[in-house]
Amino acid sequence: MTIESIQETASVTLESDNQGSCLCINNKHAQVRISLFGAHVLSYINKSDGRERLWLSKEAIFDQHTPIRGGIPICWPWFGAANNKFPANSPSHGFLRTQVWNLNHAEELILNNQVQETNLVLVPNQLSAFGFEHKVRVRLLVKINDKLNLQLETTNLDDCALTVSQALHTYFLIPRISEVVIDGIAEGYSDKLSGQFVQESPQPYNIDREVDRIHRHMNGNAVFIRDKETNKPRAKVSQRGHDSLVVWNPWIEKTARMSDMSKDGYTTMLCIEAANIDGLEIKAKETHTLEQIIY
Ligand code: TA6
Repeated sequence: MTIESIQETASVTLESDNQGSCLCINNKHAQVRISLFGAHVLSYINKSDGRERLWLSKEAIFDQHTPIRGGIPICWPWFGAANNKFPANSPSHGFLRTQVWNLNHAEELILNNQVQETNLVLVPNQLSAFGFEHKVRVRLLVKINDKLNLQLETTNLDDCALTVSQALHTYFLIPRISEVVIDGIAEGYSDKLSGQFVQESPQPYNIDREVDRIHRHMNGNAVFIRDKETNKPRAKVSQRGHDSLVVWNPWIEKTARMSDMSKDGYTTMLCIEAANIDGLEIKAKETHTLEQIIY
């Protein structure tokens, strides 16, 4: 499918501005903006309450080279720093978030003259880089109805197994980091800051410092970011096909060192990432899907 042929899909338009070429989806339930650079979801407004679900840095860099700070970066075929199998200059979180993707397919479900659901398939241009050489197909399936459903699909076209680590690295927009708690993560975690394994998550799960935690979260239960005072959910997310949930906030000092975050940027964001951290093996000819649903 070419970009031009999205004319038949009333809920999808292509806009080009300082954020680059972006797909803008506007249907009965939502407004979503996806940069073709990185197939990077920049914005998700659920029309049930008109509230933006995603945080995007005011200092984000849109130079078609630098990873965009915020939204939903796609981390693949490794999470974090590449291991020593790959060259020293391999980019953090892999090489899919720093290339232009193509829109492969767009369709919508229409009922009573209203677009109830928009479905997109985006595909990367380059799947071999930095020594990662496998016959593989990757697709990002985006389903927009009363929820935003992302599925990162990896198909092993080879005759031997391959191993990847990956994440949908979602930045949630919150009113103030000191006013929220995470509800729904009880498992222990590997603390990337201390290198220690911590047996239990804090209850209540407040964020009052830099956190970079890998929770071995195997169930599909929804996770909420709730307002402390009212217990109202500011974000609800569920995942499937993951082996971990990553919770990250850079807090004061780390934020101050980041050129693409304002000094107070950490106060209104919290990452809850669906991830395969442990080296996901995908057998020959098999497909794995990492899914995250944002409500
Ligand atoms: O998901 C948490 C993390 O791995 C942190 O360690 C931090 O590096 C964050 O991702 C952001 O990484 P980036 O390469 O986008 O700056």
